[in-house]
Amino acid sequence: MSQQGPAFDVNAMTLTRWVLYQQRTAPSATGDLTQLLNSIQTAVKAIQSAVRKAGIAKLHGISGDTNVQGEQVKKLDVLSNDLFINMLKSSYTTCMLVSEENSSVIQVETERRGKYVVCFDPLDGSSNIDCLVSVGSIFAIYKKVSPSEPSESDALRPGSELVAAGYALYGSATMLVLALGRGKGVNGFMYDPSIGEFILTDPNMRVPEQGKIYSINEGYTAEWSPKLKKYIDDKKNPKVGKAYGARYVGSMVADVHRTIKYGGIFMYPATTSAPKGKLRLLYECNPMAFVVTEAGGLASNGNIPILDIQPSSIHERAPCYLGSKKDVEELLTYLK
Ligand code: P6P
Repeated sequence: MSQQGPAFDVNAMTLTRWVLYQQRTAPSATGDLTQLLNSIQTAVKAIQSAVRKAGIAKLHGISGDTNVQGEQVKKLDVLSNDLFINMLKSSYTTCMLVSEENSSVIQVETERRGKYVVCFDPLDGSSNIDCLVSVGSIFAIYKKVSPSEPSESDALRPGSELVAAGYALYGSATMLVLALGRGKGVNGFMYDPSIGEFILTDPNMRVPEQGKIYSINEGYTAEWSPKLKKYIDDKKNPKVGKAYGARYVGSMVADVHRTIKYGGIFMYPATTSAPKGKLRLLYECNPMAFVVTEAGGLASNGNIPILDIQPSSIHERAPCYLGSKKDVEELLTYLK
């Protein structure tokens, strides 16, 4: 019998088809969000291509600039930021953008304006690029509600007001994970380079109710609160049951995706040198909290749900504890 390869799926559920189906079955949908998500899809496809040939295309290394965070900006960061901005603006569905790479908001010119505000980190984990560790893109989508000209206030809203959020993980494969609204669940789409499409491979993703992994940078142990130290110690030396395993990539998208798939808890805490932690609320904590919450997990800043935080500036940071419901609830009993 001849060796047959996997059958070609002539009816594959691509991301494009899936988003269109969601639009056609949503009573008030106009198609703008479909257009917006397709522009993000295009940016992600181009970024994944650049990330995977960065070494050959000499895209590694420092571009010589530094971003608003004072971090040296690598060429792939610049390219990824330009791709997100250009694809979003040319989708005619956005009126204002907030990027990790830009110190102030990015206004969309009047003739290309639409009703959405998008906050994004075009290439998160960029310090891992040159050593080929997974990196990602993160995005959060608000519908503008104020009647006035677009301004920062249109982005300074709690994550609970997001209409959609998601991330792309450039790992051993490229995956785009999307939460398309409160109560609408989370779906994962794997990139198939042979046809250049994202395919629905992980429908209705759910965070396990409890895990066996804790994820935190233990290099900062000396800067943790005593309550957090006690929690981590108890995970390592439990009075009953087995110790938790430790996993930490140092790329938020990779650490959060693993936490959604396997369960457990990811933490970037407040420390003595960074009282509000390191992760940025608008384009790291909020979108990840939205996805994790929609997948049945929890996300807290240690006091309140991340999605309830009222932002006061576009690059503000927040402590971030997210993952399995029971693990986050247990941590919060230590922190209170
Ligand atoms: P640290 C990457 O630079 C990043 O913003 C997140 O992706 C990641 O979770 C965090 O910083 C890692 O920070 O201090 O542990 O190296």
